[in-house]
Amino acid sequence: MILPNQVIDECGSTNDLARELAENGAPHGAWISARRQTSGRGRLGRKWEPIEGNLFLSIIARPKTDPSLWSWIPLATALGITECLRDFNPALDVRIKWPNDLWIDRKKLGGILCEAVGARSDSFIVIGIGLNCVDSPEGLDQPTTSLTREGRARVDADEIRQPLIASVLEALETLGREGSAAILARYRGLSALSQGTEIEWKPLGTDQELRGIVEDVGTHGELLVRDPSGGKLRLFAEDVKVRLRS
Ligand code: BT5
Repeated sequence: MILPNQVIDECGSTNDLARELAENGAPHGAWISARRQTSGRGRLGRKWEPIEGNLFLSIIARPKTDPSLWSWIPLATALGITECLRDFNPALDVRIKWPNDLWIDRKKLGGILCEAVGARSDSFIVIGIGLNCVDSPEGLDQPTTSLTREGRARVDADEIRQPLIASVLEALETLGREGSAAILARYRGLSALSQGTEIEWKPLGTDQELRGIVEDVGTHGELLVRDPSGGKLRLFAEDVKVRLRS
């Protein structure tokens, strides 16, 4: 059995390791990271492409807060990461692309995969973070980037892992102590989908493309959108794209 709070050489998915650690009693804030991750996953069974030198990290959260705040954990995590990276290099315009992506200039820098286990008092959430530090994969279905490419100086996972963990835990603590309003206030200025952004998305399980304009984030962390006929919609986990004007 591996121990928490260390960087191992290789694994399938750090989220699977963190889950095992949590099931064996690892506390809130315990983490595990790998230098190489061979079967990293994203949401809905999608793949997370690995490049050695990038960050593959999972943090265990055992929130003492009201379970109604759990849906805010991905956004609080994204906020912690974004604030940390902006402190690390103030020239980087890192933004949160609701609900779980990190972007620079509309290119994907990182992603977050939160997996909740159990529904009782011993339940926990594994927060998986993939962040492109040294390089990013090419040829995907969306543009990607890395800290090294954007900052024009090599950055690897070892330089940012500890400050990033601290910043994510601070954001989770704020969520627990002050509630979602405190997260929302900090999120608004860092969102890639600010008020008035035109977006499009396909509702899960359909092929029909819908359009709307972003208004805000609602009380459960959902995206509040106005459709072209003025109706109000609430998106919970859809993959949203920014609509490019021709
Ligand atoms: C995510 O999923 O963005 C969450 C990714 C979480 C990965 C971490 S790594 C540590 C931990 N252990 C795991 O097994 N997972 C977590 P999603 O929103 O579904 O985005 C997946 C999509 O992002 C793919 O379909 C590609 O389009 C794109 N993608 C894949 N690898 C990428 C990369 N390295 N950089 C940028 N985009 C990538």
